[in-house]
Amino acid sequence: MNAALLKLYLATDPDLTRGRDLAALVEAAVTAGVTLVQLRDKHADGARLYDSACRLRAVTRRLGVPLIINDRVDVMLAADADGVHVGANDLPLEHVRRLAAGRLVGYSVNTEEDLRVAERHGADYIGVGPVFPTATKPDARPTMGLDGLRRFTAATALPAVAIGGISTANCAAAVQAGAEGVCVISAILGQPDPATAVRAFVRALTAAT
Ligand code: TZP
Ligand code: MG
Repeated sequence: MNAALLKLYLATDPDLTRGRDLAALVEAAVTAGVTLVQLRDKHADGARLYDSACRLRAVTRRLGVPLIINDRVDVMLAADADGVHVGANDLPLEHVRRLAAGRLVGYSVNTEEDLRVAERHGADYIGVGPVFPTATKPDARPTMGLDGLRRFTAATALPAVAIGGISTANCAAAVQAGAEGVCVISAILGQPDPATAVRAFVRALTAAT
């Protein structure tokens, strides 16, 4: 894949939109500099996820960035999204890889076994984390810190995006630890003005490279 797409990766969370329209937030965030969008809604049923995917896909297509669906390869196919992101608790990667032929597949990495699975079954990129503590994912696996991130990026040729507690203050350090970019939820969508937050990330990431 084109690893530059991972530079500023926005994942969504319905708890953080607080009545604001998700498609409008995503449009503002992409216009301000987000390079890839992941639809992530852990509580949605298939109908809601499909509807959100179609609405976001219209925005991301128009603005020329990929849309990735969290967990659900069926929703990715139905909505003709650009890819899917899965982890150890989802449909096994070998099946996801086959079903998502020709599209992007991301895999979450928290352990060495996760990394082996990602490499063996053809993930296009890995999401490494949580790097820092996060309140966004209550069931997040153990925090690995920048040292953990560096260990994984040094051990693989797969492009990596750092996730978990990423802020404008630590995103440069994540890139310096070998990540192609950062995946952010609350430090963008949890802010009163996501576009302003995105511009601050772009400045911090530009200074880092
Ligand atoms: N996976 C590992 S940490 C995390 C996910 C989905 C949550 C990241 O959210 P935030 O708000 O950017 O810390
Ligand atoms: Mg998952």
